This record gives sequence, C-alpha cells and structure tokens, in this order.
Amino acid sequence: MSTRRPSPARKRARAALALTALVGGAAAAAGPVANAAGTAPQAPSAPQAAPCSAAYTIEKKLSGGTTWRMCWHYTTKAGLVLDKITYQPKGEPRPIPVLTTAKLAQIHVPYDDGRAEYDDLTGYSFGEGVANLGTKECPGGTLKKVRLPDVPAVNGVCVTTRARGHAYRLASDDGSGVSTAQGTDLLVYTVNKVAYYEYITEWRFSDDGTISTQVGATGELSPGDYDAADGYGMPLGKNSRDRALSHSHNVFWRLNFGLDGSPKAKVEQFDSTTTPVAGGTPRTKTKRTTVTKELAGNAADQRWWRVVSTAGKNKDNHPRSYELVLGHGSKYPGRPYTKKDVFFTQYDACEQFASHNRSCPGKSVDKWVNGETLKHPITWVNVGFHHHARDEDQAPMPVHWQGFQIVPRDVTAMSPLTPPDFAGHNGAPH
Ligand SMILES: [Cu+2]
Repeated sequence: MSTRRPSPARKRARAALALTALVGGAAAAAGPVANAAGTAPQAPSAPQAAPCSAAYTIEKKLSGGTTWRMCWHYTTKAGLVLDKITYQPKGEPRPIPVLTTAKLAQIHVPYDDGRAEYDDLTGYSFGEGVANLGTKECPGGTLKKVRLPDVPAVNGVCVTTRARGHAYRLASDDGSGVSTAQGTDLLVYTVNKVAYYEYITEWRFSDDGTISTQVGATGELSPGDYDAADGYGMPLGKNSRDRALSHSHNVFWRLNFGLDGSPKAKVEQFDSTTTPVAGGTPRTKTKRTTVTKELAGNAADQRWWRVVSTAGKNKDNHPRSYELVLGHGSKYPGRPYTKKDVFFTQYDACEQFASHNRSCPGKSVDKWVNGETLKHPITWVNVGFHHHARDEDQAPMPVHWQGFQIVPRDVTAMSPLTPPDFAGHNGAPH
C-alpha cells in the first residue's frame, strides 16, 4: 500500500538502527538519558540531582532579565526531548521548576482515502530523520550535535533567540510618555525528515514565562499521491489534473509538569456560562472543577484548563500554575485518541506516545484514561490539521504550523517584565 512513503534514505537509516539494536549499542549513544527503543520507560519523573553535561545544557538569559534553563536529549523515536525546564524571571532568587519533560508524543497521519495511516514517531522512527542544520538556519544561535548510532553526528538542534514583537504598551494618562517593550524568546528547534515531509519542531521560551510549541510541516507533497481519479484530493496541475491526496497531520505532545519541583499537581477545568438578562447585559458565571480522575477532554468555548502546583506559591500567596492555551485545530474523528483535544493521565513510565505505544497495554492515550486518581498528572495535547493541498503547496512546500502554548498564571505576583515605574502597582490600582 505504501509506495507513497519509504525513500531510500529512510530505509538505510532504519536498517542501521536495527543492526545497532541487535548488538546492544544503541541505547548509550544518543544522549545522556536516551533510549533507542523509545517506548521503554524513561528516567523516573522524580527530580534528579545530577545536572546534565555542558553539551546537553541549554541556558539563556533574555533581554528582559528572564533566564530559562533546561537539559535536552534525543531519541530515535521522539526526536528532541527537553528535560528539567526551569524559569527564573528577574527578581526570583531561584529557578522555578516548570516541566520535568516536554516532547512530541506522536504525529499521526491518516490519508483521506483510507488506504494508509502512519504513526510517524513510533512507526517511522521520526528521530532518525534529524536534519543537519546550517549556521544560516540558526541565526545568532548555537548548533548542538545530535549523535545517533552508526551515523555521523549532525548539527541537529538549534538554540537561538527570536524577537516576538510587543511585550506590552501603555501610554501615560497625560500623553507625555509610553511604557513599551519588545519581547524575546529563547527558541530551540529541530528539523526531522519523514519521507517527503520535513517537520520543524519549535519550542519557544518567552521572557514573560510563556512556553509555545509548534510543529511546522514543509518539504514536499508525496509524489506517489497525485491520483486524479479517486475523489480524495485537490488538483495541483492544469485544470483537474494531478490531485494531491488529502490527509491529516494529528500532532500530539506529552508534558510532564514538575511545578516547583514536585510531580504532584492539581488539574483544574474552568467553564463559563453566559445567560441573558432581560433588558440588560448577559451575565457570565464561571465554575471551577478540580479534575480528580483521569480525563479525556474537548476544547469548548468558554473552557480552559490549568495545571496547579501543590508545592509552591507566588509572593501573593497564590498557587503557581500554567494554563493550557490550545491552538486552533481540526480534530480528526477517525480514531479514539484523535477525538479529544487533551488528556490528563496518571503518570505511568511506559505511557510515552499517544498512539502506537507498542510496549504499553492499550497502546494509545485514550485507553489510559480509565478512572485512576490523578496524583501525578501527565498532560497530552492533540492538535490536528486537515491538509487539503493547494497549488502553493508544491515544492518546497510553505510551512504550515500547528501548536499550543502554556501560559504562566500566578507564577509571579506581577509580570516579570513590569517596568520599575509600575513595580508598586500590585493589587488594587493606585
Ligand atoms: Cu500535509
């Protein structure tokens, strides 16, 4: 069925891995805590004392005074994995632990004609297709070496900064001045080639504490899929010729929070209801629900979730939390694990990939939502994209992005970017 997928380079990489795995040399080579099997248990989620070595450390102080620190490693399935991520804004005496592990958890690609369906991470060894990045692709940054078994090391991880536009703006009441600043992100990214596609996996760490992640698909459309006759594609050639087969890219992420250094966290869901008021403005009431058991949830208007620290509070005595801000997606209804936008599961070391997680009973995240009490929640996010190719998508295909953010909520008593003139304005307006 899949003349559309394997390219010679992919086949070579897969053969090399199989050989190394056979002689047992794969696990140690890819990084400090990598494992070539990918689906096997990773390092325990408890805070680890040992820091990562210099080659696997990322640390950046941004212009607003915020420092992000993390370790990274690399696996043949998930690709880039970020560990022990901490955030230290200006004025905080110590780094605030945010995430123990953050990584992609699957790219599921079903084709509209029902003839093929791929799990790119676990079924196609996504991580093996790591691209060698040129210095021009990492402006002002540093390229980190990715070492995989039996192939030369490549400059696979770019660590740099990128402008993000306005951080804030406020004009003074008398019009005499403006307080404004431009924000900066620490950007960490890799490019992974899977057959004809190249996936750019970006992680952005903003000076205001926000973490944004997105996957961009580029490369080229699969040339095996220009089937004019079957009714499942969009014409890219003259008139109705060369119909590129439509398909979905369902991208999953797995976040293991470690807020304030503890794996224990609370998940809260907020739902608002707006009701009309006769002759007046509608009233909106918001209900907070603590999610005590594993949950498969759908995004909805006036709904949001946050993961709340049980170990630390900010200077206002509010528990620290991170809010999930989901990007727009097009959910694929074809599989139970793609039918939901978020999953919160109780930590289990074998549950590493949202689908095709072969070493773990159930094999997909929907099955792991089975009533366990959430003590150490793992957050899974699914963002789908239904790709109807357009003329402009011909090679090299413009990048199309999908992703989400986690946004600090009460991590600090005010924004860490607050300028000195406003530093005393915490609480009621002065
Ligand atoms: Cu596509």
